[in-house]
Amino acid sequence: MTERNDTVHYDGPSGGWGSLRGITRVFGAEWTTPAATETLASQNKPEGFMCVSCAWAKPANYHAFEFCENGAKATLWELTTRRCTPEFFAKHTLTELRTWSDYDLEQEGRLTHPMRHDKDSDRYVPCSWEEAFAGIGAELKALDPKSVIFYASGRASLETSYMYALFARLYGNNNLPDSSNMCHETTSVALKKSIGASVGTVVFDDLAKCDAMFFFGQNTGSNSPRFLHPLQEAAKRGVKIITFNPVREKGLESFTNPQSPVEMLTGDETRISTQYHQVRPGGDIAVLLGLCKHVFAADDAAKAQGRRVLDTAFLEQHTSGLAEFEARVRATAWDDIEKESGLPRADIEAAAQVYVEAERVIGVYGMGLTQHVHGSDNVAMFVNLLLLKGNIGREGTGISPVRGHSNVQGQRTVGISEKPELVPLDKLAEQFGFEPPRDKGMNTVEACEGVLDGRVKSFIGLGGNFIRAIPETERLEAAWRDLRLTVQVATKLNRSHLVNGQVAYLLPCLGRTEDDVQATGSQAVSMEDTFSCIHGSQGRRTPASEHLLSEPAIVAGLAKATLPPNPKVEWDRWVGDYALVRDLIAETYSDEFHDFNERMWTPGGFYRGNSARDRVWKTESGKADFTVPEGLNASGIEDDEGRYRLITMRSNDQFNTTIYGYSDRLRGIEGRRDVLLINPGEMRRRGFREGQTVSLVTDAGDNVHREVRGLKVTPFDLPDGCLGGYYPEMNPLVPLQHHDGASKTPAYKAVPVRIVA
Ligand SMILES: Nc1nc2c(c(=O)[nH]1)N[C@H]1C(S)=C(S)[C@@H](COP(=O)(O)OP(=O)(O)OC[C@H]3O[C@@H](n4cnc5c(=O)[nH]c(N)nc54)[C@H](O)[C@@H]3O)O[C@H]1N2
Ligand SMILES: Nc1nc2c(c(=O)[nH]1)N[C@H]1C(S)=C(S)[C@@H](COP(=O)(O)OP(=O)(O)OC[C@H]3O[C@@H](n4cnc5c(=O)[nH]c(N)nc54)[C@H](O)[C@@H]3O)O[C@H]1N2
Ligand SMILES: [Mo]
Repeated sequence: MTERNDTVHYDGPSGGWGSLRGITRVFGAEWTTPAATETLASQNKPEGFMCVSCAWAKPANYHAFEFCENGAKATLWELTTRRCTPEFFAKHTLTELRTWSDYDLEQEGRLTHPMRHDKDSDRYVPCSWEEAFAGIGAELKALDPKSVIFYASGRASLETSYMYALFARLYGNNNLPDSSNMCHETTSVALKKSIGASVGTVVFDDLAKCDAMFFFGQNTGSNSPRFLHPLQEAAKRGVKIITFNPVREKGLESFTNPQSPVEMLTGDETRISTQYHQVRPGGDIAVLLGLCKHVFAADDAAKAQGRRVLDTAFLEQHTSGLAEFEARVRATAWDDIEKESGLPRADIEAAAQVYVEAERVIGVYGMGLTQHVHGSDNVAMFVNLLLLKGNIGREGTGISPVRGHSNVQGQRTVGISEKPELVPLDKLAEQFGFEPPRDKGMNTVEACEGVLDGRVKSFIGLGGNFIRAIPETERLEAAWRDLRLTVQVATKLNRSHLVNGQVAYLLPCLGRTEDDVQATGSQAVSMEDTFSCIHGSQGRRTPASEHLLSEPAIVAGLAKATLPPNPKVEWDRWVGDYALVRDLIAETYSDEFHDFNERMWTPGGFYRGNSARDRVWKTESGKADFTVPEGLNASGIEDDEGRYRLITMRSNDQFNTTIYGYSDRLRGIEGRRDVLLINPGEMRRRGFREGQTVSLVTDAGDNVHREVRGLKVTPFDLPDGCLGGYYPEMNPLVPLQHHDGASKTPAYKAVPVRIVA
């Protein structure tokens, strides 16, 4: 293993004073003003607003400050006093703005006016909302509905999302890709297939009841820091936490609670992971199979003494496919497992022994499992492991994909899906008196393919920064200009607003922290967290500009300008009172959302249930299915001299493509993002010096040249044969066809590259 002193790293704990300094560094003293602290104090609490950052749970027994370093950054980012006005756009052409960094673009602050792209002057010019809606409506009416994409980025509320999906279907398509197509789509597909539920089975209370947690490829300290509190409590309770991650992420090593005065003053750190294994990227199928192999071996040994390790009653009653899976595991050699995982057998066995001894185990994972060519097999293998000892559908156990955007899971729940079979179309037909389209729509990768081959003519973005988040940046940016119409609904300026179709509009919306006043008064909205709990959210801040509309109002405005009138579709009434939209959701999804308006303020949210948690398996076999993986290598990349697996990473100072700053504090990388992380041994073998500038080129064997230049070689503790670089800067290197087979989630966590000096 690499000597830490040879590498760039961070010595402090996650949390601690560093997290408070982190907020201050980005926002200066602005964050401690009474207005800001008042808003932060109501974050993630009943009657307050739900954080705009990640989808982590909002517990009923909340802390005084139920927010974290990065949640505070996300809130303050929306509350900024800076404004990106028509005067700004008058000064800068889009050609010029395309040379700006992601950071500088969003630094201009909140968008204030609806804008239309004027091609002649190459600028955005202000336009009225009426003009924007009429112009977009006229374009959409002239287009073939199948050629239009309705993207959503995972933030918009359940109310907005329901209206948006209805708009797309009334218009005539299921082209509703979501950011989850780049994220946990792998989960939706693999969990649905294996356990019949497309989301995680764990709830908040389970965290306090488990004896062990297995963590695969999820970076808690940066991406869901409020999870550090229950993790710290678990660690103190003696729960064994076993982590598999190529990077030694600080939040999974140790934590000082910034909200505990005692810990802050004494510098008391809690160690989080009891074992930390630096698996090679794409090595998880091999690890998980190795864990299962040891479980079978331990069961063999126990049998000899008249005991069992496997939960045989559960396996018999609830699962199918065990025999075939077991045969594959027994037939796989430890040599192959060691080679593919990059880990010694003894390490995998030590981890597996914890699994064998624990009565209640929770499996947690993130993008390290989902964003691979065989990501679905990664997830299915995790399920296999948990099934062996009945660790699904029992208190204190379960599988827990940690979801990304604050309402990404909820958007899928209320109909934002390109898969018609996941949406109650008959119910919608009855409610709104129309014939919904029944053909499959395009997901993110398919939408990109459609842009490249000309099938797609228009893109509507409900939030997000699509062009920056997707793979294959250069070819797609070029093809984007051939689109007829692009429309972006957003709070802040980003690159997706600068790469436009022939007709383009930029529509600014209210943020979730802001007071949303409609005909019947201030409106609340709702979201679903990672544990399938639904929460109300009430914004109270004065809107950033008097010209902003709410997202529901924008969706309604677009729909009214595009669609023929329908007496059952009352856009204006719905916008006047969002409770009516919640009634519609309750009608469409009556099992999960009955009494929605009454229940939305339940402390901790109301749980919409999960069949797999109740051991009801809505799968083809009616049981929980074991999956035999295709192979051991999840990356789909063959090893070759000079070919590396590039991990694209998030820093601690960004939310996806929103870059708050240049400090990746928890990894000790400061002041820059144009780094190439590589371990010192690889550096020496290749003859690279620290700080040397190199390029990366993609090695996908498809004769397309993809290159990112100007990267500074930085020694970092990573396994051999892999490299690290930041998302989204590395996205030009990701081939569009490099994605999970079953779900088409881009394989951002192992991109085949070569280094060019
Ligand atoms: N502050 C902040 N919070 C966020 C976000 C953000 O950008 N910033 N993004 C939000 C969104 S949309 C999402 S989806 C989540 C993302 O949150 P995560 O799921 O944590 O995603 P990443 O940070 O991309 O990568 C997760 C981890 O996977 C590891 N990894 C990479 N390759 C492999 C592998 O092959 N095997 C294993 N076992 N591990 C691997 C990486 O080292 C990293 O620690 O966070 C959400 N929350
Ligand atoms: N290489 C690589 N690529 C990746 C990933 C990776 O790990 N590696 N991760 C993938 C993942 S997990 C995801 S989820 C995607 C993220 O892809 P997206 O969700 O498309 O991107 P974001 O960066 O979250 O979008 C940021 C923008 O959202 C807008 N915004 C913020 N708040 C609001 C709001 O309340 N309403 C509206 N309408 N707009 C708002 C702002 O204008 C801001 O600029 O990226 C994917 N791309
Ligand atoms: Mo995500």
